[in-house]
Amino acid sequence: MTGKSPFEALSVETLAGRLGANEALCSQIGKDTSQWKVREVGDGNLNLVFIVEGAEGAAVVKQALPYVRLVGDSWPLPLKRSFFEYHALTRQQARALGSVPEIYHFDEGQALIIMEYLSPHIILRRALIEGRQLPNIAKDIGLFMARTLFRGSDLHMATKDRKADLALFADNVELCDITENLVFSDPYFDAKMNRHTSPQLDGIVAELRADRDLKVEAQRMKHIFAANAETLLHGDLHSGSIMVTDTETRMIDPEFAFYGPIAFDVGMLLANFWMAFFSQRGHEQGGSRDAMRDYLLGVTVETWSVFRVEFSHLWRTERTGMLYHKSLFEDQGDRLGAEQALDHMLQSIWTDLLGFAGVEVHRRILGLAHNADFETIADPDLRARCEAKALKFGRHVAVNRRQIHSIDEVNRLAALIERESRI
Ligand code: SR1
Ligand code: MG
Repeated sequence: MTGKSPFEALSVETLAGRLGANEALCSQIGKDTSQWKVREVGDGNLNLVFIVEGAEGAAVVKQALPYVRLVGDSWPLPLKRSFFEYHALTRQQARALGSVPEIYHFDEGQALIIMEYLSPHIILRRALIEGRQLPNIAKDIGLFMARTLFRGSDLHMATKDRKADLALFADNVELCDITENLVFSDPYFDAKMNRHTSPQLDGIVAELRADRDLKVEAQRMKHIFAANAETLLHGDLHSGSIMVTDTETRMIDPEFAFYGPIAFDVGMLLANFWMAFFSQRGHEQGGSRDAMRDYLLGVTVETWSVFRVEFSHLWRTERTGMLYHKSLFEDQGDRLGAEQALDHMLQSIWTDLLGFAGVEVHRRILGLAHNADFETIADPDLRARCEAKALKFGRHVAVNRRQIHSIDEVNRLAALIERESRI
């Protein structure tokens, strides 16, 4: 199969025939296709994902479809998202070595990426639902975010290179459009594909849609998302885009990559830890999840701390771009000026990440794309109670983000909402 053939979706039956001559794949797994075992394991919303095992190893073949898999061909989606994913992965690998799967091959015409099979890794969201406490995720993800977000910005890159990248990723229009609608607008009106746990949440949903302060803040966050082309984002950094073992963490699936605000990736990620926190009550059949709840709040604290420390370190050692140039500060002996500017930047990331976190929580409960943390709670009354707490939390952090000064304050609020609404 070459990049010149017309696009054709792979299947379990056709994969070996079509990729049997692919040198990159054969060198990883062996070229005797009669030994290949192919499984389709994609459980995301958009793409096909195959695990291919051969006599000498295994690899993942990920292929975009020309439509949204979750919805079907009534929602077309361009194949070029695979191009953006490939280019984002290569940049993330260069900026945060070892944080993403190794890429073996990219075929733009077939919208497919052949990459490292991560094993025995599992999706972080699944681990958190199972109640597993992973010791390294805060450190690994905090470092990944600080390194990719700092090094993809005008704080570090030559401005010519950054502008070329900005232009390249600006074409990821349709994926940005998904986020712009699904995250920032749909939860706050009766959008066609919305769904929520009904009738239990009907009253809360009506209240949120009538909540003027919340809607204004959500639109403010949408404005920042669309207008602040600060750095190359992962663009969809939730716990379903991270694979883990007890000792290793890898970020996957950056097909939503584009130039946006630093705070977006950080806010979306932390929101997923807070949702995991509020969903724990629904997974207590095997015993209390008190320790897991403490663990999750601890992870938010450590992630934010690691991010800040690493971002500050890079600010002091790799600030080679055109912003806050050293000639204005350190070169004049004004180290404190550079520190003041750093404080301002971290403060603004903090305030904005709370806004992004709040809307991310809302859209996962009220919009089209729900998450398994809540969806796997079978009892709808119990699920609704967990979701209602998360919605309340999301509203508070989004609307009051300028008055919240520390992650401990946010976590005290989360713990209070969790306790107060205990049923
Ligand atoms: C139609 S796509 C829905 C969601 O799935 C992806 O993982 C993104 O989070 C997107 O918002
Ligand atoms: Mg994804």
